[in-house]
Amino acid sequence: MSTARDVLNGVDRERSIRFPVEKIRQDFPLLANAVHGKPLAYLDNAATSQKPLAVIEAEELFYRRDCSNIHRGVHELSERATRWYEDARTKVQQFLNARESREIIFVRGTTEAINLVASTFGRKQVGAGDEVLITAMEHHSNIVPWQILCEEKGARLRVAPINDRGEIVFEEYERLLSPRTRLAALVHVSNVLGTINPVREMVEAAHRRNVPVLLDGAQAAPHLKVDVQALDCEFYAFSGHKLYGPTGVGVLYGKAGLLDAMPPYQGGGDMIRSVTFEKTIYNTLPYKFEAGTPNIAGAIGLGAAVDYVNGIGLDNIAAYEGELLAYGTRVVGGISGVRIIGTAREKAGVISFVIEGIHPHDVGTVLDQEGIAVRTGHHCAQPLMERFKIPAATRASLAFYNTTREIDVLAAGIRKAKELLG
Ligand code: 7TS
Repeated sequence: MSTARDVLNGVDRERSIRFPVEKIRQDFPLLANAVHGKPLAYLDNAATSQKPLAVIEAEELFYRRDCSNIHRGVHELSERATRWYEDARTKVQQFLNARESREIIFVRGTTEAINLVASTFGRKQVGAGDEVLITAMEHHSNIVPWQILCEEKGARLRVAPINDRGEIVFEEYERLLSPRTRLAALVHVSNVLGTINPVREMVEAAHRRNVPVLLDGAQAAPHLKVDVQALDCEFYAFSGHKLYGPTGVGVLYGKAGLLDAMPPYQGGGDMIRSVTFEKTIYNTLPYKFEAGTPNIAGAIGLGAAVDYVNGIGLDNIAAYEGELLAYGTRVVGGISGVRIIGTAREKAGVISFVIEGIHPHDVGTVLDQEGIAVRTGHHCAQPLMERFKIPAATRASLAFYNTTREIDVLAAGIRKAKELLG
């Protein structure tokens, strides 16, 4: 009689024919490293992902061959750098299926994208007695900017609740969309629970009440196909470094009409058309929101990451990661004393868990000694920890270069932690 493991191994063999994970791993030099003398099992992809050679080499080539500032010099290098940077913008536009490339603003990451919207759109649109609606599963970077804004304006932050599986309670969300709601700022995929929110329906519900929507796509853009025109959201934010690109670069998408009407974020070079001491005329989109020398190499690296991900295909990525998640949920969830936090029906590759009687930090330390990289703690989502009445959790977060073998290593590490600490 075949065991569940045999069956799953069979699935794994079939899959490795369909999805060339071993070949893909060769594109990521870091994955071949040992940690504490053990082969690295990198399962902290929600924090940041590893970078393929295509990204590393694009950045290196920029610095070796074309390093120059953009949008200013008439010289060859500056023109090349500008072209490369603007090509990256077009790649991101196509990646998100935005209507126009001027709707793509390069920022530092998701955090800066949300802060940009809070301090421009938010400052202009939110007044005393108004409301901003978020959900109970937000990352701190989609909570705190709105708290700062609400405090400044005398507005109120409302929070849509979730159920015990970690799914939004849709009727409650709809009920909280009030005539005072000026913006709904919603996470697309939760970094702790893995929940994929029904954002299309959530945007529709908000629009029925004339409420614009910002989607935090930090954990969505790397794992599932995002189409901002189909979603019809007003704003979409993501980080390059979670999409196999460099750190320090990310994207804010905004509908052109809205971005045009918004006041600038920061003042400085490049965001102006003309300056006198009496008056400054701002530049057009997207430059109005890109003051100062941007992260040129980072944007170029992000463009290379987008090409790389497109080369594999987000549908293939989502399908493979879905199989890994199913396997991981069975293997990890099957260990006695382990409780998985986040059991939504629509879920991305995140497995957060607690082990009865053992603190997650101690689990993380044991796993680290086995070469397993996971995150432990509150995952920048303290209110969510409170919702589940836990101080912290251990989180394994998956990428398309992970394997069922690594999940087996994780499961063995968890058993060892239980032996040592339980
Ligand atoms: N929103 C979500 C849903 C996130 O998961 C993160 C980062 C952010 C926003 C902020 O992104 P940043 O690139 O601006 O920092 N999440 C995590 C995490 O889960 N572990 O480390 C960072």
